[in-house]
Amino acid sequence: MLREINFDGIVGPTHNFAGLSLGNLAAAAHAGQVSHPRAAALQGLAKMRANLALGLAQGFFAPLPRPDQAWLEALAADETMDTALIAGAWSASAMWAANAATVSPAPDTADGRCHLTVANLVTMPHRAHEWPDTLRQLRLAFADTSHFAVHGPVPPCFGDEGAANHMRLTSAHGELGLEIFVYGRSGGAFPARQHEQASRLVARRHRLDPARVLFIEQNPEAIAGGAFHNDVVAVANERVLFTHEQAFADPVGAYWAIRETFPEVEIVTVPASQVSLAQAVRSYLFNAQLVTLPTGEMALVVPIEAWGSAPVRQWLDAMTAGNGPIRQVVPVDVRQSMANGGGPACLRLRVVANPATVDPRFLLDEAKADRIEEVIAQIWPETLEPHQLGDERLTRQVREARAALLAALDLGELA
Ligand code: SUG
Repeated sequence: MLREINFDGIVGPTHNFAGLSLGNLAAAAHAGQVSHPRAAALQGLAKMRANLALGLAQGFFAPLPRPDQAWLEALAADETMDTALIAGAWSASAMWAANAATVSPAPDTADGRCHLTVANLVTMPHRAHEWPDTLRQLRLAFADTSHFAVHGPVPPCFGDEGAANHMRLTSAHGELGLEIFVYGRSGGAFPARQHEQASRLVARRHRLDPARVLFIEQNPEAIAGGAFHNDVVAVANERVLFTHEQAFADPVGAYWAIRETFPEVEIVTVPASQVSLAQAVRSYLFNAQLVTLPTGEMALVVPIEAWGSAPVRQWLDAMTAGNGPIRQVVPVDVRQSMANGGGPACLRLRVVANPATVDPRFLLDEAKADRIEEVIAQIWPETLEPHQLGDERLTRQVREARAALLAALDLGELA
């Protein structure tokens, strides 16, 4: 049976605040601060456990090897090198698995396989070297080529940030869907990371029916306001699109096109008069996991920052008191990730598949969560300051930490 499985990136032992992402307001605001890798990873794991407890299917990806030796060599690294480049080699940014790949589930593709294209993430140097190791991991997790097709990145002249700019509407996860690709146009103060031609290429490569695909431009004001990915201002699940009214460049045209192709859609818009764009970006209300519970009801898994924001809370309370399609709100604490601009939705990649066709080593249950927690609690650094990046003892410690996790998960071949 096809189900939605959320694969979360386990937060790596090098999680730090280096302020590397221009246009990501939270990351810029925390630049230079002390980070807490152990707490960050435990928060992420607690979110995964909470989703398991809701009856959802949960998977994970292991942290990538950091510091990335191959990347440092490619940069001809020496002591004169810019510290931002060193921080880039140490970045734990692969935790934001929504940026790992774009996923088109089997019902949407011409060959009936689930297609994944690893994201090249070329706009940000600290993320541009994620894809080779991410690809290795995707090829392992989704090795069954009768059910999956895992593709390399689109050419680097087109920026691609994966599922963070991709939404899917469908009557049920296992049914044919409408895939919506949201791209940005460059020219504003902050980079538009998802290029239109990258989105179009991914849709062609995944062999989607052109009649079931839409390409929608992100509102330049949203990018300028800190919505560096569309998933900061909109999220979809099955027949529901939950969006800020300023998410798209031409909202009326976008809603019309969506309704034309998928008339069952329920569009829940949040007006700027109730939650401003700035409040939406600050609280990450839309960087939520909109999920269908086993009861058939939909729940919104929001960061506690959203729950704690007065205007957002007011809106959420009114929504659940009313008759809308989203019946429950579940706040989660992923503060360490949030401080780098990554909410609950950034931390997961959605894959619709039969869990039996996925390498079981990437699927989570309580016993495995206990094993992961033990390794993190013992070996992940408690704190990390940006000036420590590059330190030899720390390098050994974080390498050993990752190796211990891979051993506990029987994933030695990713070493
Ligand atoms: O790419 N932050 C990530 C956050 C990604 C969030 N993902 C989604 N919205 N899907 C980014 O900007 C901060 C790293 C630093 O500054 O050290 C960072 O990379």
